[in-house]
Amino acid sequence: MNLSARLSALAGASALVLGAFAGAVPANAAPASPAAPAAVTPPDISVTNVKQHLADLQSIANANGGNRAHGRTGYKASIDFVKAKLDAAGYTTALQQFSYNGSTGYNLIADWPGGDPNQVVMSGSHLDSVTSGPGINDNGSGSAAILENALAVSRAQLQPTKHLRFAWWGAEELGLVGSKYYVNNTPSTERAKIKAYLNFDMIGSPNPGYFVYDDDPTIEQTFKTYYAGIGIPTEIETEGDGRSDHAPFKNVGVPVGGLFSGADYTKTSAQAQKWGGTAGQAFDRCYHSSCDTSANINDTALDRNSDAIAYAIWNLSSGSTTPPPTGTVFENTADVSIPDAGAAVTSSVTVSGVSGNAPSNLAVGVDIVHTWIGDLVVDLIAPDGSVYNLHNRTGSSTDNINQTYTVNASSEVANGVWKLRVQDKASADTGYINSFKLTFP
Ligand code: DTR
Ligand code: ZN
Ligand code: ZN
Repeated sequence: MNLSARLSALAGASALVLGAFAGAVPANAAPASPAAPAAVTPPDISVTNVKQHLADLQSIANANGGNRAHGRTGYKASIDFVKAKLDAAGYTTALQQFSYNGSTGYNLIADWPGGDPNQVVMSGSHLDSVTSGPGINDNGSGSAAILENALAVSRAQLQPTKHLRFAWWGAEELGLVGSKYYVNNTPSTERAKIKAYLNFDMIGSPNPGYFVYDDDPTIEQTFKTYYAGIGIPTEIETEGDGRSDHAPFKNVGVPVGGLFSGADYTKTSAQAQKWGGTAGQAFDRCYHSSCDTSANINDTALDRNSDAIAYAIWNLSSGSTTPPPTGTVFENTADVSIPDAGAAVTSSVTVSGVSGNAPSNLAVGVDIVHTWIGDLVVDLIAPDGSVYNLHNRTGSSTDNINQTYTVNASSEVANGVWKLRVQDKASADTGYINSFKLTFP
């Protein structure tokens, strides 16, 4: 059951704060007409402001033994720093204390007054670092990005349909301690009102990838739609569930999602080809190290992810859906079975209302459920029959292709029938086309 089906499943007001989630980017929208006027347009989040917050967190670490870890003075100074900004911006804030390893830990919960008390859209990041360094990417980046988003909500005096809540977690590095404490100490009637929990842990990695959590489909689609709208391909975050603060929420049935720019895993050559950066090098070589400082940030990734957060918060908390930041989407979500070692099959979309030629950064969303993708050849076929190869039997035993490719289709007339052609070239593994989407920026 996707998130949309969960809407209005619950009712009831709450003491601490409020809300249920309703309204979202439909995960299986039929081919859209040219983008309708945006119902709610998120602001551009200033990466300069986000970096200033990171500089402040760096200064805090410098003044407190070089880290911002649980139980150390640097962590409490960090939480006080964030709380002061939110209090000044009109948030209702609460410090939630817990004990771990003989030290007092703190979660900061900040609620933006207003919105439906039974529909909460919640964003969270852990604020603690490891003891070995200042933790600017891990996880000053997520903490600073949601802080600036919260301040942008205040500056805009946003009055969303749903209720907005933000959280900064303690002791994540010791095992998701703070977020677990929050979930375990929030009554189930309150938890049920949280209709979306968005997690941001490492979103400015110096050799960045653009990963989207593949937990709740509506939240996943929201982030993928944003990135498709700016022509940046994304991948599903596959480093494993349970590795950050969304896990306690997911474990009690809260719809979760989030963004990730990578940690100690190595960027492949295919990833470097689509995202830039350095193949064969970790997404963040300073992961959990003393060199995770203000210099350990890719500004472009931090900027894009901060804006993607705004798109999700504004869109998921509004009563209506906002089209992609730019662009027109055409999608076919009909499943098409792929014959094992058989003939090619296709999924088609009919593009209309787009004048002239297709763009040089046509976003091609491919969602194929199939074991061993090394069997597959995947092509985009333009209306005139031109073939653009997207995947040619790479990936060996990896399962599923769920990716947005950027294709230079500027020599093609935009309007007409575009096809996604898939052929399984080897036996024993099977699957189907789940969806095919074109986004014209
Ligand atoms: N556990 C996080 C870093 C991390 C590793 N894999 C993922 C996947 C998704 C989000 C975060 C992470 C930490 O060290 O804080
Ligand atoms: Zn960490
Ligand atoms: Zn982290």
